[in-house]
Amino acid sequence: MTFEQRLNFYAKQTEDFLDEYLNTTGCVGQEKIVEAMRYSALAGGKRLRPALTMEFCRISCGDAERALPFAAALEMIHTYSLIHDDLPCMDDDDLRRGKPTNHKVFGEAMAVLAGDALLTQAFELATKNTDLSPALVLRAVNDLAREAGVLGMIGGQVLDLDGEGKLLDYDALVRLQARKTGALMRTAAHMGCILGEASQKQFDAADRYASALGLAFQIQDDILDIEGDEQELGKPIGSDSENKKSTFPKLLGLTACHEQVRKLTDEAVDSIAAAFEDCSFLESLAYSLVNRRK
Ligand code: GRG
Repeated sequence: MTFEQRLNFYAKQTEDFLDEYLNTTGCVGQEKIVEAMRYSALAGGKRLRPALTMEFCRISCGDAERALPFAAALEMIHTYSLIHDDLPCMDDDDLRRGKPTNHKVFGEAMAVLAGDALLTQAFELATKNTDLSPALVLRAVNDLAREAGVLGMIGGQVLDLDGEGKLLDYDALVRLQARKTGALMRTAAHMGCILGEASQKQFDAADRYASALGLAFQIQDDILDIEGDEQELGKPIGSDSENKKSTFPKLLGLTACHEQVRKLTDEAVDSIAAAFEDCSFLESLAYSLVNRRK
């Protein structure tokens, strides 16, 4: 399989899985919230995190599919974070993944509930699998919960809100983004390794890869908020400066940001080279994000 074929394969598997899981069967009378959950979860998106989970699992044990329910669960948590982040009480955005945001279509209360339901049901989905050893499931779910919570993504969002209107220094911004964006990338890699029964050395290498990739991804996101195209991105640009956020371009300038993205990508790729036999997909994935336009 080429890189593109594998990336599309993981995305399709995740989408088909979510499409089947998020259905209204057995939810009589609850069609509206399921529709709201499906609206955002099946709205496209790069499906980057599921690809990381499935690929780390594949290169650890040869079987990517074993990680599919966890990859889908992680995508549900990612989707909930986007729905809530777009709410008027957070970033107040109208466009996401090229479509009106969840609250614009279903109303604020339903958008809050759709996000809550995606978060909660992600854990139902991840623990539903009875084919895997309970010890592996427990470790993977524990990692997912930690990285999504106060020590991870939520903690990053809190730092982000606290930082509005202030100019954070580089180290503080790195710490913030390591949680806000990095945490879900890290659990994507961690879960793949846990489920694939990777060695501790491989797990640590995957952690370094995901941390560097997450930071490079966020810097590129900040760049795109200035240089990007709204149509291509599927979301508004300029929202960082509108929301008075500290960003990497504000601190470093655009040229240094482009350079930093390349440096971090090299770091990500180097960190897994000696730990896994087949790193070609993860290398291509990292380099494909350097010049991403969406
Ligand atoms: C739960 C209230 C609450 C907030 C969560 C982390 C977060 C706070 C929200 C996510 C919003 C955001 C802009 C995070 C930064 C990470 C990022 C660039 C997300 C977009 O990820 P992509 O580009 O999105 O992978 P797609 O649409 O491709 O899946």
